[in-house]
Amino acid sequence: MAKGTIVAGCLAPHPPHLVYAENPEQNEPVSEGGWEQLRWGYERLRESLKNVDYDVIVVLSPHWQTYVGTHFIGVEKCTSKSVDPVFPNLFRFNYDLNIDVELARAIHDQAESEGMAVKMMENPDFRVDYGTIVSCHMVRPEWDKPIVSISSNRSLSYYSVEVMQEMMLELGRSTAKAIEESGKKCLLLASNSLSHRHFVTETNPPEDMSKEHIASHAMHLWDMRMIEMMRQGKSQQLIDEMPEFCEQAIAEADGGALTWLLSALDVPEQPAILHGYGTIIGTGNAIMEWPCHSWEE
Ligand code: 2X7
Ligand code: FE2
Repeated sequence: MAKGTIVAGCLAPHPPHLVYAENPEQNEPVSEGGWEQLRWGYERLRESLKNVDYDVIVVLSPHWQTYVGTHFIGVEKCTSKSVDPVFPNLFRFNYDLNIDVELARAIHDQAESEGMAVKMMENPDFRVDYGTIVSCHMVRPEWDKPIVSISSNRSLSYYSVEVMQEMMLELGRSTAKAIEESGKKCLLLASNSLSHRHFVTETNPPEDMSKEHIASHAMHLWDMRMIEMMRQGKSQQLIDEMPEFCEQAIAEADGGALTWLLSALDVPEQPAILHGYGTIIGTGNAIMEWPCHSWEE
């Protein structure tokens, strides 16, 4: 069997506003658009992936929070309605998705053999979180690929950001090893915003773009710093600065997704492609791609 590969890794932010603004048939609320800079960024990412062959999407979302270990969805079919608890006015999404349980279990087993606390989530009534759904929908709205859904183990709550990052580095290595042994071609998604300071009131309508901007200049500077590091292939520096970024920019990378991704990609020195940047209720969001399929061996 040929070795499995990671065809590309993406930073794929998940504010529900993006799906709301797209008006797909699965989502109940109806919008007049909005957040086009980011939605055009996702369009460019989809175009870039158009001719890339892959079997499965592997996604880690900070909105599936688990406090004892990292969990993996272990049921093959998930069908229900996902409602954003903070924005039920924007996101009530009817989903029907397939899970690659075999690959999920392989990553679980590999992580376990490295000493991590892990669990297969086998409750058939489990509601998939909106972070997982929004990132997958924006990257692949056809929903024609199975996914592996990984939780965000909030070890930072018990320990510290540093411990959380160390664990995500191990989870990334375990993910890469399990993928290699699976023989599958995988697309990896880190589902998170960058700076995460947000406004506390909503405009009317929510898609009024005359009110949309970054929460503060300091948040802007942090976002630009992180994007530049990604564009310049400075993944190790980015990982080193992650605890400070998480603390100062209340960054959603605190959920570990970006560190997990960089680790699975073997801390790449190749530049990432920036497909788009924009703010959503004041938070900073970048759509980035590491096109590993085009890198020389
Ligand atoms: O989950 C989110 C987010 N990360 C950023 C902005 C707005 C809403 O939801
Ligand atoms: Fe979020």
